[in-house]
Amino acid sequence: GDMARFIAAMPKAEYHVHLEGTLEAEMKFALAQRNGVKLPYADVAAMKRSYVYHDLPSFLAIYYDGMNVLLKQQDFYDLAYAYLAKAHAQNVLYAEMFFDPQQHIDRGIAVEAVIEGITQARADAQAKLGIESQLILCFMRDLTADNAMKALDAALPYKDRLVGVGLDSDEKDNPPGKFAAHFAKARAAGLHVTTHCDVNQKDTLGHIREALLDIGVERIDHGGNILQSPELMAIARQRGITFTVCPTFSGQILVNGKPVDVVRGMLDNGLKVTLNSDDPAYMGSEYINEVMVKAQIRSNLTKAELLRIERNAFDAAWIAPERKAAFQ
Ligand code: ES4
Ligand code: ZN
Repeated sequence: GDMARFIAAMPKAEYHVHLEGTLEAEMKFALAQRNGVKLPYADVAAMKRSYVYHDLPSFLAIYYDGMNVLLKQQDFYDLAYAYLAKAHAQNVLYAEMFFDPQQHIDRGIAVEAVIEGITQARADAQAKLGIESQLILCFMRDLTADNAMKALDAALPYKDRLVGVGLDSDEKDNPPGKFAAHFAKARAAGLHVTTHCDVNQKDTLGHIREALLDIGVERIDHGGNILQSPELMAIARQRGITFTVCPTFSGQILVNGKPVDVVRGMLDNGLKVTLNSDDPAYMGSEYINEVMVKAQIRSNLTKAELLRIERNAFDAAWIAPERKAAFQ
């Protein structure tokens, strides 16, 4: 309809997309064949039928299992280029993309191969398609602090290819403060800082508080439970924190057992909300346009609100102000 056309035509920016979460079943099959990896599924349809999860840990198990076909630098190139081509086709002008180096290092892959493959894809996508992008290294919060520090130290020689660090994976009993030293080291190396605060987790508000007050993050990925705390919302407004909401996964919080719409709540409370696709290959292959069309309906967004959301997004870009002007 009219809204879908409006959304498709809008210039967009995306900040919450895990590259490994863009690994479509078709590419997973092709890479498995190329790399001689055996998959326990007869075909793409059977693989997609296995993508059934009911919470963050059961989602993550499927997501990490899928990465086993990613072995060579070329695989990471193909993965990143495919995402950037799709994003470009949906009028995304700029993307900052997460990746999980620890999961690859722990499988015996050199972090250099991961970063170089993605970096070359970024350069080619910019040259051939005109889409600009940057890369955010995520610490896996459910692994040890030592494991994350080893990954950071291995990646820091390539810090020119990174724009920031983030924090993802299983949130339970893994507060941002567990990685305070990592964030400090990354910041000292000139990198920006964000963290996931997934919705409806154990101690979600405590994690948001720690991210804001102890770590000093610039963004919060998801973060919808902040709507339960006027005090934390005031801090987020005062600091201009951007929230990268993924409506498919984190579009609703539960308050006293009742669902509350996160996008509507953030807009109405003056928080800088953006809309993002998260792990599209595992979330019905819905990329930014499909995500925004559904969010428009569910959160009853006006065209002015959609434009405000994309203004928030371009404002949040971790690029030099003079280059940012090209998007405005
Ligand atoms: C993730 Cl949605 C989400 N939350 C935490 N960790 C993740 N890794 C990939 N997607
Ligand atoms: Zn995420």
